[in-house]
Amino acid sequence: MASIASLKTLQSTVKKAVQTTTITDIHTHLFPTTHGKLLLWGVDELLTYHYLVSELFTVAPRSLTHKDFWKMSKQAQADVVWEHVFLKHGPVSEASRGVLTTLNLLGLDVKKRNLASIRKWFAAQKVENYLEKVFKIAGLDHAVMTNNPFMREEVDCWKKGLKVNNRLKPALRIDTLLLDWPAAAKEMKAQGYKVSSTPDAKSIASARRFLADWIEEIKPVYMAASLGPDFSYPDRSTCTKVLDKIVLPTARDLNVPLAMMIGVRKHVMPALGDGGDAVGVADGAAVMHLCQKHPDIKFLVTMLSRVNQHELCVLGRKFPNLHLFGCWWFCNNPSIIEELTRMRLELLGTAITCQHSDARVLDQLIYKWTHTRKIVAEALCEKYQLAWEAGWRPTTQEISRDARAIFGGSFYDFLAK
Ligand code: HDL
Ligand code: ZN
Repeated sequence: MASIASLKTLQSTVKKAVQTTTITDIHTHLFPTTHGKLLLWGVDELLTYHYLVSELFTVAPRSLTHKDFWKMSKQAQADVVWEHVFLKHGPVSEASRGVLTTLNLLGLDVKKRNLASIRKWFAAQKVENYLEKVFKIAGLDHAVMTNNPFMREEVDCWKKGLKVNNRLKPALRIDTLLLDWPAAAKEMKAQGYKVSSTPDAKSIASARRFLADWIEEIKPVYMAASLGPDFSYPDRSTCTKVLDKIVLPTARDLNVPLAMMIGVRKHVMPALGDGGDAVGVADGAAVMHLCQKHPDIKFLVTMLSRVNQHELCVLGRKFPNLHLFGCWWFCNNPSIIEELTRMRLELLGTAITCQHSDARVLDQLIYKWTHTRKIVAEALCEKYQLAWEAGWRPTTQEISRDARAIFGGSFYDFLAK
């Protein structure tokens, strides 16, 4: 195994390893190319990403109302974002810079600022080939989707047995089951399960069958839910009852981990649509209690508030059934990715999944991972430099191993535990 002769070589080896390691993206909102309009891609979808719509309304004139904006065509919406967020104000936010990074790495001439010619290029792409192109540029092997058995449009696609691109892995999204029993009951009934408006014994049995049938059908990598800052466990809520009686027994019996994304304050500004959510400081004790009470169930956790991150890292040190992932959503910015990655490396070594993209638009994989690789390379390089200064001499292979570990390797090790 090639040993490393100098600090300079060490630094370049670490940076190269991070730049070139294969990434597994463990949480996205991508869909199979056979699922039609559910899969978002192309420059107009990039420009109307809900992050950028929120940013539009921080700079647009008051004469532009949310109502008028949503009545516009997708292209007209994209034009308005382009005008206000990119032309009338510098594209210095992470989401706006991300569009530039993506277009640039696709080989499009960003400095010409010619939206018409960019649109023409996208119009010539065939989505199946384009998906492969994006995965190759981003350096991903697979991306995990968000598949919602309570969303009629998506259910119809799965019931048709449509082909799923082998780059994409399913995940079963169960927010509705945990947080809105009446709505969940309605959809489960529509799918033929005998469920009443409260989770009584019969409904619990039906709901467990519902989950088991969906797990059988789509073979999800994990079950997932995003939860509010007020999420607590255990308590006297329906959420705790659904966890204890339906979700956790299913996770245990079928060996399917539960991923929880905690801290989203939903619909604080409904006029922004998907962009209308905010963040709140959550209670890490809920994660602690779940891990304590259910040592035989695997929990994947990310939290939305920067405030919660240190406590979560410490919990990650305590429980072998807890795996931390990603710099989620409002944490997916260079300044926080840097801080969070350093903290995690210092407290958890490589037993983390340092990032997920949360991409809603296929093309975003390119910028979200290009930006992250650069920041994580610096953090990992610093940690290896400190080990070197203490006399340690890693091999090239060991550095590649550790780079892969934090970009998906540790995730698979955790699943295999
Ligand atoms: O609940 C989630 O999975 C979140 O990631 C939301 O989809 C959020 O709107 C988002 O896209 N964050 O990046
Ligand atoms: Zn998400």
